[in-house]
Amino acid sequence: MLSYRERCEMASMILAKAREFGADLVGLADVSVLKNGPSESLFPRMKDHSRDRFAERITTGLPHGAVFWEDGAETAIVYAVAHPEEEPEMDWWCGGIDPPGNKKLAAVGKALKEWLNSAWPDMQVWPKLYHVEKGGIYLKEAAYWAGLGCIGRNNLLITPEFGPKLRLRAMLISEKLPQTGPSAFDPCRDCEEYCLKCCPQGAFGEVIYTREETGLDHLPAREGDYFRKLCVDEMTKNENEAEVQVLKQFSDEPLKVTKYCRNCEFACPFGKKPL
Ligand code: B12
Repeated sequence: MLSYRERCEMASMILAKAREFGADLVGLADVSVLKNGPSESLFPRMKDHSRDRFAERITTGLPHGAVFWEDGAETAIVYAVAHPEEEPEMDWWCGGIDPPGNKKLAAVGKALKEWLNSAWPDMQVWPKLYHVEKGGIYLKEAAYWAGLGCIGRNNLLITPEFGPKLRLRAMLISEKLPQTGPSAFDPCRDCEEYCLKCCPQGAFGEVIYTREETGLDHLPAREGDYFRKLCVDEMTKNENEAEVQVLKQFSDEPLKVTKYCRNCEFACPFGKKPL
């Protein structure tokens, strides 16, 4: 059994290593705090259900939207890779090729897992997949508890460093380490809510969930006015309108390039490069 001091040292080493391997942000969240969070609680009661077709094949054996927690998992290591507006290709899908941002996240995860396995061979490490239905966790909530930022009016994690322009991943470990959050950062409080006005589908136009009806303090987009189905409609439109291009950094072959809408990310004044 490690002492508190040893666990703090271990936490510092992990945070430093994740950055060394390419994470732009990283933090630690207590698994017991993440269990039964608002996303998981709301999921079975969602009215604007529009299921992610990639998540349809549930591999956890649990109901749709329920999180699978490995026995003995104590801490989530949550890490982010910045996806700046100036490098939109980080988020592009070229044919079936993983976007460069996803590849970078995978590389960080692989290097970190290998290092953790060799540094603490007795500790268990579980890299978590993207889709909750395939064993993933609700990443925005994990990132909030790990102190990376807050969940903003656009329903995205907003960080002081990059605003919402980042992508997240997590892995669980069997050691109980001190949580690194949450932080008091809240840029939406005095904001003019540019994100709500820029959605091509008007996905933030109507309150769908209320605190009274759901019994939850935390609702999608804070006020319960994020309409998931309209967001999916826009992303489906993006797929249908994808053009065939030759992008040498992806492939020499002409391939369909899908550029998903990121208006609610880019409209956020936080994390913009100073002019
Ligand atoms: C399924 C999914 C989608 C679906 C449905 C989205 C949804 N929110 O329901 C679709 C395909 C529509 C989608 C769209 C997008 N997505 Co998406 N998506 C996911 C996925 C896999 C799960 C999200 C989910 O199902 N949530 C469950 C529902 C019920 O909850 P919710 O709507 O998020 O609302 C909850 C929270 O807001 C929470 N909450 C609100 N306030 C607070 C406060 C506190 C303190 C706490 C604890 C919680 C909390 O409570 C709400 C429930 O009541 C995650 C990855 C993951 N494994 O987490 C990525 C993820 C959320 N998506 C991401 C992105 C970037 C997008 C898009 C911009 C598209 C794109 N270009 O990639 C849009 C933006 C949509 C938006 N504004 O929310 C990123 C977000 C990064 C960030 N900065 O936050 C994630 C984390 C993936 C990643 N690679 O990093 N997505």
